[in-house]
Amino acid sequence: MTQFSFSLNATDGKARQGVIQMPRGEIRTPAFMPVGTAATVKAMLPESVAATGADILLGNTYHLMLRPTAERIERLGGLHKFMNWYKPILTDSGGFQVMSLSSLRKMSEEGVTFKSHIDGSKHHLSPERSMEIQRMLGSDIVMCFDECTPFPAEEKVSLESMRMSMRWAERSRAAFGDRPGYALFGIQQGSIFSEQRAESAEKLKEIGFDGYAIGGLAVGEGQATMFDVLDYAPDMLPADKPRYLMGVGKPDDIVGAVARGIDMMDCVLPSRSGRTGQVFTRHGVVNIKNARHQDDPRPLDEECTCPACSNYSRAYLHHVFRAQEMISGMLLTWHNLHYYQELMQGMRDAIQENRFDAFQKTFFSQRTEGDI
Ligand code: PRF
Ligand code: ZN
Repeated sequence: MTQFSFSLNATDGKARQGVIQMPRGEIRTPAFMPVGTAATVKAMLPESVAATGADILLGNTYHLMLRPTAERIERLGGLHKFMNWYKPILTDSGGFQVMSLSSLRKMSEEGVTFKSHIDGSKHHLSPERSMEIQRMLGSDIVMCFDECTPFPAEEKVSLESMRMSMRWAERSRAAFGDRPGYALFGIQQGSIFSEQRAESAEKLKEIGFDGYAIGGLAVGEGQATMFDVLDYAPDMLPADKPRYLMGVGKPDDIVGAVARGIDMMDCVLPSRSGRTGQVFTRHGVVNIKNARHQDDPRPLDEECTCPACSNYSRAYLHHVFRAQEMISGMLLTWHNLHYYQELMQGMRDAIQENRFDAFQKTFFSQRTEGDI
């Protein structure tokens, strides 16, 4: 029986194409994971998310522990059944969301206490509690409990933060235990400091994980700085395990990350932008609220085969967006997720056929910066 395995089919430069096998299904890499924070990818039915080509979703410990609670989801048979998504689910461990969403946070070596952004109630997260919650949810890929070091950070502050995350990684590993069929990923920290990234990677490898994430990036440092770190950080992680860049990104961030050896990514951008009228296409970003679309009978993208582009005009999409009709978020989210998954498939094909450089050249030459 397949438990958890990662195998590479092809490499092209630093770019890798492979597959993760898990009891709930295969994850083709490079993989993009749509975000299903509150047990839903907003505005999408799970079968529609699958139809865009997604093999795995991301869920959030932080949101689900507050509402409807991990205990309730467990009683109801787990997150897959609860949300009607039976392919793999990766859950983030909660610390990152506590820092960005909750109020009155108090952090110590033990963990973090915080007040809910929903009702102000008091809660606690620690490596042990995060592992327990992710187990109750039935998450297939569990993330270590870490601290995402804020940017910018003084070298010494980042070092202390990274070392605490590594102690938390040890506690996460111990609390996770041995669970065949489920995977635990470590998270590298160390901000923009290469010696700290190296120390973090060594510690994680010593503990031993099924996969390795790169955390602490896409936190305001900018693409050039992020790419500087990605020029060396993935190489510090085991080549025979998946490498996951957390919270990235725009289409060009994703292509650049894959070129540097990243296998998995997640981001709210395609789904969130779908609800704010920002549309990603091979030619660049389209802002559907712009009045110049109001008489335009053309689809968003002539070459796209998603339902929004197959059946509707820009004029219609503009109209339903302006009228705040629910179908607007549904169609634009579908298109954006379809675009992201097609981008991933394009990269997987290109890596397999040893033409990833040409793929990148075409990708960048088709694009116009700004609103098209
Ligand atoms: N740690 C965790 N989740 C995250 C991050 C991190 O560093 C990031 C950073 N971009 C996004 N999500 N646990
Ligand atoms: Zn489309």
